[in-house]
Amino acid sequence: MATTNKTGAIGPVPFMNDGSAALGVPLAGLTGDDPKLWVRFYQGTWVLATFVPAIASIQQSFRPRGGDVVIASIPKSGTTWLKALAFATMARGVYPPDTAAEHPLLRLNPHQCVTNLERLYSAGQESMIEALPSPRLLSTHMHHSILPSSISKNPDCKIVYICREPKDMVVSLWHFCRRGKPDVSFSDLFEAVCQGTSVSGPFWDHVHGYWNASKANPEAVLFLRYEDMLRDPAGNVRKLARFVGQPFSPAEEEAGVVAQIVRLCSLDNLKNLEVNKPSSASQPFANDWFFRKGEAGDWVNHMTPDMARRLDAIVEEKLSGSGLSFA
Ligand code: PAP
Repeated sequence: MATTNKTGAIGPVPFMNDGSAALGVPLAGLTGDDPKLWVRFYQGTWVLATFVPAIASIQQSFRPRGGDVVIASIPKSGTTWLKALAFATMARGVYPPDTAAEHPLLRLNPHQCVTNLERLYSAGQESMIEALPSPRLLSTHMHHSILPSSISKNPDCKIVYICREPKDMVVSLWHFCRRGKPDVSFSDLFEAVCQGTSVSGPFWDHVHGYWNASKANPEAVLFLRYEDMLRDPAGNVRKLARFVGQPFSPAEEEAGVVAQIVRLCSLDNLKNLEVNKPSSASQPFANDWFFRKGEAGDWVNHMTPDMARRLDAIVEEKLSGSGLSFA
């Protein structure tokens, strides 16, 4: 197995990717023998080892266009939902949310409507992004600290970030991982999250980075919370629409467009579509894996009180003084 140095960095790695252990390290009990799912420490963040060249390439060569919107999140924080809502909101001129049968979200998974930059670059398909007409809607799981400055310092490229209560995020991640590896241990995954070494970790730095960016520049970074969206989906869709420069007109309000978008993107609606049913396998994850309960507070069914206290304490310590809390 690859060794880590004092800073936790791994490397150098062989130029040829022969699938050997030197490419990264497995997440304890989580990703097993498959090097495709191993993680590497890259510029202070833990990322999928196979994404490192893609991230380096994004940093060097991604050129945003004015009007681009990038959805950013740590996995299992509400990415799928936000992708659906943002797509339905921004594309409503072309695809009105009431023309039910024709809407792309009824035949495609939200991840097929809004691509992930790291995944696309790692597949060598970055030219597909260039081919997209503006305004483009893209996504990333990268930390704010490793975004290219062409995104992070560009007021014409907006970022919509979503975060989720960390205990629920861990539980959701565990359920997701179990779909691929049924024997994955909850305590191993929990430990990795607490150590900051799970995918896109440390999670506190991820959330903190976007929180600070949003406070410094609220016109460029919108900070959303999954729990707020559950409480008030319509209010958050309006906020999102204003942020991307497409507020709902009085006529749209009158026609109930906001409610149509909320309904179209609801968990019940998306989960029961043919495209998102368990049989519709797609790589590397099947579409149905992205839909489960969609509730706040499910952690109580999986975590011991000691685990909950430990994670709460980590969050409190790491975010102390930031003005952000999950209490
Ligand atoms: P990703 O980062 O890999 O895309 P992401 O979408 O962030 O995953 O997380 C999946 C969670 O969002 C699941 O939560 P759960 O495990 O606690 O149930 C999933 O159910 C929830 N989710 C997916 N789509 C929706 C939706 N339309 N409305 C509400 N929650 C949703």
